[in-house]
Order: sequence, then structure tokens, then C-alpha cells
Amino acid sequence: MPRDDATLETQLSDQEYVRPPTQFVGQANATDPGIYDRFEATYPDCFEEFAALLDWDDHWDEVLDDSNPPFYEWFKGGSLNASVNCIDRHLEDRKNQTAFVWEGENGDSERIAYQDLYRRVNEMAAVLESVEVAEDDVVTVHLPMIPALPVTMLACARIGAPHSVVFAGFSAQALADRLDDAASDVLVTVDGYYRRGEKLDHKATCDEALDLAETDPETVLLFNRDEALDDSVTIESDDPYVLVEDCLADCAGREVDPVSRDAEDPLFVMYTSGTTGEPKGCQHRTGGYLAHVAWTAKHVLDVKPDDTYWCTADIGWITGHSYIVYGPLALGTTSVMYEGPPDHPHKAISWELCERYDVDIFHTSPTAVRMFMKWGADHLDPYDVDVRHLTTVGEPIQPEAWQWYAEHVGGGDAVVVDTWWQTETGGHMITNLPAIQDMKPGSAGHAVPGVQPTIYDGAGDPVDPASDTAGNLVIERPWPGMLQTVYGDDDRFVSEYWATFSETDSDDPDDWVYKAGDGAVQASDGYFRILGRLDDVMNVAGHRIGTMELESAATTVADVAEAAVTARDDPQKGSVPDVYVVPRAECADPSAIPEAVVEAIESEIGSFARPGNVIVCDALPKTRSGKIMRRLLEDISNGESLGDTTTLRDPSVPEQIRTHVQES
Ligand code: 6R9
Repeated sequence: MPRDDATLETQLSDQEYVRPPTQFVGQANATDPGIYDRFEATYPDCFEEFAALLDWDDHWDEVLDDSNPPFYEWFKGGSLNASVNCIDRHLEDRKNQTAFVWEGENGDSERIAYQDLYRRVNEMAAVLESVEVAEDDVVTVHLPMIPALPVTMLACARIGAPHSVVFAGFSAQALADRLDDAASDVLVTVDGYYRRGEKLDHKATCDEALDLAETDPETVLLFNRDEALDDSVTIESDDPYVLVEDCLADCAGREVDPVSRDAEDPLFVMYTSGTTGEPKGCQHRTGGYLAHVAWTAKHVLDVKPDDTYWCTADIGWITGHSYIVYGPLALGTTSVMYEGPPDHPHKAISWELCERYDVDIFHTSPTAVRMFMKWGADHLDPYDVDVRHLTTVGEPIQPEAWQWYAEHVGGGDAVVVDTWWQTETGGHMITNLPAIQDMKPGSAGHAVPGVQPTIYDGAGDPVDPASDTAGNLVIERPWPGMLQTVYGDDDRFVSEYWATFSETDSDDPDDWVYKAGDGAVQASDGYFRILGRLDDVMNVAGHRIGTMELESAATTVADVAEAAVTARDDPQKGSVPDVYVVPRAECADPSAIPEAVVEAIESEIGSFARPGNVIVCDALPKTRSGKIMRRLLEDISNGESLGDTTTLRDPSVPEQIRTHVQES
């Protein structure tokens, strides 16, 4: 349920506007301020401008079919292939242009021209066909930031097999859960990769996932990262592994006809954390999704074919899907892809690569900006960084971090754009068009043309527009990039995203409202500012993690009776999870619990979800009806004073816990 408005902190401060530099405005893709009114006046037909950026096999008959809300259909009757839009159609003009320049952590590098990408994707599509992947089979892909990842995604798209990419940092259990949910017959992975100089045995994770999963994939296609890792991998003759290299040799030079997909056919599934322990498979359609990411990459990221664009996200998250793979490739640009983290092999690697590849547009997370800021501007000094456009995504960016980014990375003459959106929305939703609106540090800005964000109060009524009133962020009208459903679970799609603010027995689309799960405020100037999640989802360094997922991981520890997780504010990561656990009565050694809980979370989810503190306590604060008061724990984690505790079953519990926190 949405929280009431009184619990939302708005902390509105006077924010300054920053004008986009004239040279930026002069060259920008989006310059017509009339676009907003035009889109408003012609909704939903306005989104034909999105679709017009793509090559279609068959033109659509209807832009939006909203007869069965919330199961909207976009560009109905149209058909297209995503890999053709991302590759084939660019070959005539610029087959030798680099699509990806890839840098491995260990110093390897590759330039992949559009023609090379075409060859690789076709050969991989042939490999997938050779292991009997058919149209509409979901292929699970567990690959790190190596060229094989976008190649596999596009190969899936070519044959109409939706991909389900599982971020490489996810644990075996998380991979097994996603394999099971999608019931994939084919899994694509790699023997190993590098992380901060260490060789990671990725196949071992896959072996373990295969043991844990109920699904028994018939084939596991195993890429080979490099020869240096060969010794560590053994393939038994009776296991489902097949070396991709061998298959590729058999498929050398093969071309695979792209499957013409209905606009509504799914392009991919991406699992994301929600309010229950089970991640949801957000299913994205081919036409609407691709149109949305292509248009926003062009108009928000200002990507042009001649640019070199670098988005530092991992392709394993939605940002990488939309704004490393599909959007930029649909526009035929050159992208940088880096295997490693921003502090390896040294803290200036980002600037070294910006200089080496002459990056024009740099897209990263506020967490990364805060890190760069902490490391200091000196790291930039030796490099010639000449970007015209800087963007951020994933969490709110504080005005100080924004200023630093603009001044030190942008050199004072770049635009900085904050983009708000979600795995579910497919592409940008609230963000400025950089040449049209002034920047306002700390605010995401305006809605993407045609998109209709609104703030609802706790009772489900819209607050006055632009009234500085904080509330629940909702989207009132369908948009092309929106998820189609939760994979295999239409009911959950309705209950998670629509039920709270919609009249679910109505077939009038005006009665259906999408709940984002975030709090937001629209200032009197129309700019939206995002205040953070209102549900049981936390944002750790821009990664979404469900509180329930963490709690169920913690309770897999045999000695743990109960666990509650809260988000503690963190200057670097935005927030970090604190885990409060109550040992079972028969537990012999409670002091061993914290380590066991950390291990359990790493193995159930992945090390990126590692908690900050694990606090062992005698009891959790509960209401008389037995509900855990997580907000009290959050106040304790953040060292804040506790409000009214009289509704607690045992009002002394919070103070006891505070003592434990101070001791730990
Ligand atoms: C793209 C992506 C979505 C959640 C979202 C919100 C937070 C994303 C933000 C932002 C403030 C921004 N979020 N962008 N918060 N300002 N510019 O991050 O997708 O991983 O699904 O996360 O991230 O809380 O609801 P996803």
C-alpha cells in the first residue's frame, strides 16, 4: 500500500537552472519546443514518430489498441525484426563503421564493425538454430560484459527467440530461479572472465545453477573468454555443455534469415526485484520497445551515427539492454563497452578510455559520479576528456554530484541530463530534452513527450499538478516501451503495477493507472524530482534489490528465526541493506550468524547485494498485530530519533536493538 504523504520527505531546496550551452543546442537532435504540445494534441498517434525511426516489414494498422487494459497493444499489425534494425539496415551506408569498441579488463581489445557484428550475429543465430532453438523459445543468457553478450542477444532477436539475460554477478541460485521461471531449454554462458584482475570461474556458477534448478536445459552453450582461462574448465562428456567455438566453426559464414516478428511478439524478458521474494520477469514487446529506446536514445541521449557513446552500465541490467544494445545500435552509432569496474586497473580508467576513443556522450550512474568525486578531479587532469553530453540513471543525483560531474567531466560546457525510468518502462520516462529545457540539478525534469506522469496521494487521488506536493508517482497513459506483462503471470502484472490505483473491473483505459513504486514531487516549474522507492524495494548503488529477497536469503541460515532488512543511507551507494536477525532459541553461537547471513545473501542473490551490517537482536519491533515495523529499524540504522513507539507490542524493543547496533 502507498505510504501517506506525511512520511515523504520532500526537502525542497532552491535549485538553480543551468542553460544548455549554445554549441550543444546548435547541433542537438531535439530542438523544437513545440514537440510537447504536438504530442499532447495527437496522443497516441504521436508515437508514430517513435516507430518511424525503425524499418518495418509491415506497417502497423493501429498505433494503440487499448480495448483490454492494462494489456495494451502497440503498433498493432506491424512487423519487424530487431536485429535487422540494429545491424542489417546500417550495412549499406557504413558497414565498416565500428559498432562496438570493446576493452577487456586484462588489456584485450576489439573493434567490431557493423559488418563484423552482422557476421557474428548471423553465425550465432545459426548456432542457436543448430541446437534447436525455435521462435518464441526463451533463451537464458548468463554472460559478463564481453562481445558475446550483445551478439547472443541480437542472434536471439534475429530468430525471434526472446532472451532472458541474467546479470553475470547473480549467484547460482538466482540464475537457477530465473532458468526455472522461464523454463529455458537453452542457456548461454562463458567459462570465465576477469574481475579486478581475478579470474572468475563462471562455469562453476553455471554447474551449481544446473544442480539447483528444476529445469534441465538440454543445451548449455559455453563461450570461451580466452586461452588463459582454459585450464580451469573441464567439460564432461555427459553434461549439457557444448563449446560455442566448435559450433561457430561449423556455422562459419552462415547467414540466417531474420524472422519477421509481430510488433507485439516479445523481444526479451528481464527479471527485476519486486515487493515479494520472487523476481518478476518483465516481458517486453518488439515494436513498441524498440521504437521507444531508439527515439529516446536519439532525442534524450542525443546519439548520432558519427558519435562515440559510452554507457558504463552492465548489459545485464535494463540500462544496458536499452541504452547499450538496442537504442544506440538502432541509430547506428559507435559504442564503447568495458569489461571492468571503474577502479580497475586504476581509478582513471574511465578518463583514459574517454580520451582513447574520443567519447562524445558519457552515460553513468550517480553512484559512479559520487565515487569519481571522492577519488578527486586530479584523476582527470592527465586526460583529454571532451564530452558534449553527460547523462545519469538509476538513482537521484544530488546537486553537488551533478555540479562536480558538469564541471570536471563536462569541463563546464556539456549538458547533464538525469533520466528516470525503470526495467518495466523499457526506456526513459522523465528526463529533459537537453537542448529544449534548462537543466536543474537534482531534478529529473519533464516527462518524455507523450508520457503522462502524475502524483497521486495516499488515497489514490491525483494531487494538483505542479503543486510541490509529494506523493506516489504514477503513469496515467500507456506508452510504447511499457512491459507487456510479467512473464507467465498476467495476474501478477495486474496486482504489482496496476491494482493499487486502478479500477480493475473496468475496461475503460482512463480507469487504469500504472504505479511506479517511487515517490516524487512536481515543482511549480513543472520539473519532477524523484524521492526514492515507496515499496519494499531498495536501491543499492543503482541496483534494485527487494527487501523480501534479502530477508528470505537471510532466513535460509538455519540459526536464524526471523530477519528484517532496512535501507541505511550511504554517502557512496545511496543506500546499503542492514539485516536485523533474531536467532533461533536453540542457536548455540549467535556470534557466527552475521558471517553466515552475508554468505547466504551472496549465494542466494549475489555479492552486489552484500549487506552493510548484520545485527543480531533478541526481538524485532512488531505491532500488536504482529507486523514488523521496518521503518523503526530504518530510523535506528540511520541514527534517527524514533517516533511514536506506543503501537509496539513491546515498546522496549527498539532501544534494545539500538544497543545492539552500537555494540556491533
Ligand atoms: C533504469 C533503472 C528503477 C528504479 C526506479 C527508481 C530508481 C532510476 C532514477 C531513479 C531517481 C533517477 N531510479 N532512475 N531514481 N532518479 N533518475 O534504473 O531501472 O533497475 O528497474 O530501477 O531505480 O527508484 O523505480 P531499474
